[in-house]
Amino acid sequence: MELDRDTLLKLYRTMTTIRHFEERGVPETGQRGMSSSVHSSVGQEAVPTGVCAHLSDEDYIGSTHRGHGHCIAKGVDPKRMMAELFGRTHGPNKGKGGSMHIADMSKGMLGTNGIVAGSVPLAVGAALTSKIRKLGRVAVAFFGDGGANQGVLHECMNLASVWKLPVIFCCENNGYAESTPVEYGLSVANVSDRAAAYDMPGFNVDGMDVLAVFEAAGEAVARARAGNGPALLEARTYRYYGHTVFDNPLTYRTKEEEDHWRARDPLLTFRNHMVAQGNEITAEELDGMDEEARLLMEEAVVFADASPLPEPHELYEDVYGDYPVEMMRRGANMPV
Ligand SMILES: Cc1ncc(C[n+]2csc(CCOP(=O)(O)OP(=O)(O)O)c2C)c(N)n1
Ligand SMILES: [Mg+2]
Repeated sequence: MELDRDTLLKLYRTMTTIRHFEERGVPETGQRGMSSSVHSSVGQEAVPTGVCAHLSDEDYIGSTHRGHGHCIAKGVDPKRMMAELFGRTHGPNKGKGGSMHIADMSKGMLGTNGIVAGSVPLAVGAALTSKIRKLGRVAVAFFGDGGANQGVLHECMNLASVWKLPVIFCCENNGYAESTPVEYGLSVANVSDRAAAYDMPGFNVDGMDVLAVFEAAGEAVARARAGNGPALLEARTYRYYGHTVFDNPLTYRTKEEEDHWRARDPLLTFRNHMVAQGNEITAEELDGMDEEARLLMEEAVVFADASPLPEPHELYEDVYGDYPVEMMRRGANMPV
């Protein structure tokens, strides 16, 4: 697939921004006494990057507990995200959400989510809205290989297929659900094999290769946008660190396995490919992007630390939106 220079550079910029956010921000939360779990997506950057490159601010995504990369790829401001991780008021959710509740409706980001596969029905609901109101918007539901076995996902895939909704079910298969290997808990060889049960196309791609993800996601998004219904996209990837910062992955996987995947690092692979291909993209140019991302995260930490903590009385604000309350008063009369 031939991609123009701007698109290629944008893909790399997104991946390096995610990498630097995770490497700088995740350990910082421990330094600041944040008690909630924080999950790093280092190693998985190619998946949100390749998928979200096809989406605009009007399109929607639903994310997971490992969702910083989804937010960045969807355009959420990393500085404000850092503030959210630190529980500060300049975060998108005023510091009351933290890592697992980052939502930014101005970017179509429906939220990171502490409930495994919890944001799948949100994305499907958004796709239903788009179809009913003829908005032409697409929704992507991200979930893990553990999430692939949640009942709600299967209900959602069934209805999305029946209603031909513009939604992509994107499984980030990183080989483990906490310490459980995917081979132990999955009834089929690939998550994407399950697409057949719901009469939708299943794509299975190398999730360490951003170009492969970009190509498959492009096809899935295009057919959803054209009104041809949902698709299931599985990207095989790997998380370099433990499930959370408290987890030692070497209690359930080997160093050799980790080294195998790290040798296929998505940023490194893309960089080598680009420079070798002679796309007029130089190693120095990519180094410059890495440095910009590094500096941005330094700024983000300063910005977040300067942001105040929420006041106790703010606890009861932003609990309910006006819209659902009004809907409930009117008896929730939504046309289908
Ligand atoms: C409904 C529900 N069940 C269990 C948990 C506990 N839990 C948190 S993350 C996780 C594993 C998820 O694995 P996967 O979907 O593969 O995502 P990954 O962590 O690998 O990104 C589990 C079981 C939860 N948060 N929600
Ligand atoms: Mg997993």
